Amino acid sequence: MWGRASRRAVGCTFATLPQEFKGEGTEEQQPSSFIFAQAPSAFPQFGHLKTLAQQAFQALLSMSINLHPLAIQGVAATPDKPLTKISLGLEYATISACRISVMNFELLDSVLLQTDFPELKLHASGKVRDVYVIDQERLLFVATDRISAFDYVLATGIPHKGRVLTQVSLFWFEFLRDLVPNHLVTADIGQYPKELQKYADQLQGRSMIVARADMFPVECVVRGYLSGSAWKEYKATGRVCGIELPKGLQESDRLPEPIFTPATKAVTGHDENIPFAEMARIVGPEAGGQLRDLSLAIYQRAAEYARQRGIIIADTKFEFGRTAQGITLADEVLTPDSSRFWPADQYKPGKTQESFDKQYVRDYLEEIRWNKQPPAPALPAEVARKTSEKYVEAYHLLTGRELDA
Ligand code: Q0T
Repeated sequence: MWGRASRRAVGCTFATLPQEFKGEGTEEQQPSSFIFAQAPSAFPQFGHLKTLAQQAFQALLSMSINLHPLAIQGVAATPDKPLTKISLGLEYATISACRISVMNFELLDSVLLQTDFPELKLHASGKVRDVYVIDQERLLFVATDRISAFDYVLATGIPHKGRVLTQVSLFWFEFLRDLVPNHLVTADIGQYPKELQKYADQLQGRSMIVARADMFPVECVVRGYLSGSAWKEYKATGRVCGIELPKGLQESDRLPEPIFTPATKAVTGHDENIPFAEMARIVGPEAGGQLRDLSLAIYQRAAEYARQRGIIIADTKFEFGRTAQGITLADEVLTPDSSRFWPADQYKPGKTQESFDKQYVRDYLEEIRWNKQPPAPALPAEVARKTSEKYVEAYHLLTGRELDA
């Protein structure tokens, strides 16, 4: 019964239990890839069995997360076209069951941890987003509710997160449209191919169809504040990506002016900061200059806007590609996942700033002294709920709109 209950909708695995906890005759329903069940409340049909299920969870010592074995096959099938970050941290051996806590029904009901559209070929799967091929010209981006911290995807999803990421990107695409063309085709489900209509409830609000672009193999990072790898580099060398900075800066200080600090896209491990000259060698000097100027202009406009609304965008990463429209802004844009958002009213240079969205998650993971090696733990319901509120608040502050329930 567990296997059946866990399979809530064709095409989308919300949560499943490991084999040990499946009843008889459910093997054929085992999805090709399975993910960790956050809580017995994933199975509201069996609400009366909740206590039993809780006991079962407590007795369980380990279970697996295995995201997208399909994606790994995808890499093997097309060695000439490496898929970004496919091999990065997508396999999790075991999860210690003692940290599993129960999310309430309303919250868990909407949480999407993994997508699965058998009609479509998976193009790439990141820590948070799954990308599918629609046809030669178009891709489908779906933002799940997965969350990563300290480089690993956690066992618990964050309600509304996927919709926030998608809606924030859509907001910025519109806000920036006179500055730069973007890859958005449509986020209107009614205009999606007809074979996707049956997944409308899963795609609604969290997906978009984009134009396939010839991607530049660099990350275009802009920093207005000194944080993260740039702070480390500055402390060690006084420079960031070869850019000389004033002496005596403190961690999280605002920079005299925003700087462009490109990075290579690492297939595994961390992106590596590179000097602009190196980037210009990779993409050519003309495109290099265009990408730098565009990135700085976009950051400048967006950061000024966000600052008036209580959010400091300390830094952010853009990805660009070439389409028929020329250099085109792609990927996700100025979201909490692709940027450092800081609450402006708590800004205090000289130390690491609290993250707008992930602070409760990081605090919790430090508190339980997770060793930051897989398996990544689950989050208590309260941490997931408060984190969800921060994402929804970021959406509200930036757009002035409510994220509808
Ligand atoms: C891409 C062609 O998919 C990615 O990350 C999420 C898991 C990164 N990525 C994007 C592309 C895009 C975009 N965006 C596009 N418009 N056209 N490819 C490839 N990798």
